[in-house]
Amino acid sequence: MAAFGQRSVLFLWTILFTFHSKAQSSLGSCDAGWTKYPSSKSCIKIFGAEVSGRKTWSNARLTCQQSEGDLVTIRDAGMTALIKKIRRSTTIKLKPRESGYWTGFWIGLHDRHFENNWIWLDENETATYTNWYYGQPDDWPYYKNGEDCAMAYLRDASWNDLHCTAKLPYICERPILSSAVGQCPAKWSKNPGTGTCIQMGGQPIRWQAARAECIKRDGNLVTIVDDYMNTFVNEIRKENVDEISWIGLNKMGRGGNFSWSKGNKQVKYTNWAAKYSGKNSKVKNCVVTGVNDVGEWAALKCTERRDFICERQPVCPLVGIVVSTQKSAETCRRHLGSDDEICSQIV
Ligand SMILES: [Ca+2]
Ligand SMILES: [Ca+2]
Repeated sequence: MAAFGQRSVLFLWTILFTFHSKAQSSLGSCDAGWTKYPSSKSCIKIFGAEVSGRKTWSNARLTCQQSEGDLVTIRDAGMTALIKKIRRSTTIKLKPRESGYWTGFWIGLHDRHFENNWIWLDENETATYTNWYYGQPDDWPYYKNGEDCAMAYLRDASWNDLHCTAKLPYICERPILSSAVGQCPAKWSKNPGTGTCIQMGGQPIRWQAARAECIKRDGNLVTIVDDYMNTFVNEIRKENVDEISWIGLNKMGRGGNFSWSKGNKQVKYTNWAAKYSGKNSKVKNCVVTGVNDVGEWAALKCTERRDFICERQPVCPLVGIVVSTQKSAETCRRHLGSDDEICSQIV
């Protein structure tokens, strides 16, 4: 394979490094309702905006963990600024006669092990940045056990210690690369960026037959959205056949422009081979990836018989996890027969 693969080692390294850097910047996104904080490679979300949704510090933690995260860790002023920003766009319901001034969100900071030794949930991490309100923490002895859990005030996100059994709104944080949209079936590989599942076709066939085969497998020919995904798909290809393979890009529709097989998605990303891509040919209407080791693309006649790469939505999200598309919600129902708790939210 590797028809154009005779490149110098130095050049290959340059390519790989470029891919790596681009991958870092485009890595993943947050599900709807979650806000990205790139510095910590995480997404955060306010919970308990309704009074009925408020929880004790420990129960708030449990809920965050069900979203594959934990209570938020605030490492710098940037996170404080982000919390203030999302707080401004969120309506927090107050209890009758409750002062919004003294209410706040649980955060992942506590001194439950040793009095006045404040640590984040990752106990190996020393808390260097602090944002205590004037006079706090005071371990106010009004409550029998003092105050061992930290909250950030609604009004300015500064911190106060409070007794851990108070019921408050809270802020969860989870990694950008969470598997929030569910698991891939056996023999499919999950692309972390899009959360979709990728699989080789396993036989050389014409482009249209390949598309039909992917649809039979509850998917379509793959839509490649960025360098990160291209690299991921290319690795799967190389591990399997290491031959050029059909992807969803084609110009068989009206207008003669390239579009993706799955719907009429605009073509925002391409990775044409620098030479001999065939993309301007009038008879080469279907696209393969893998003309070289780094997974560049070329257009071929659609009647050529090539292996192919399918993409589908994950089978089913974990209980209580947000489903990001109508399609994955449908897939979920088909597999589990119910959307009650499993497909808790369709965005
Ligand atoms: Ca304390
Ligand atoms: Ca206090």
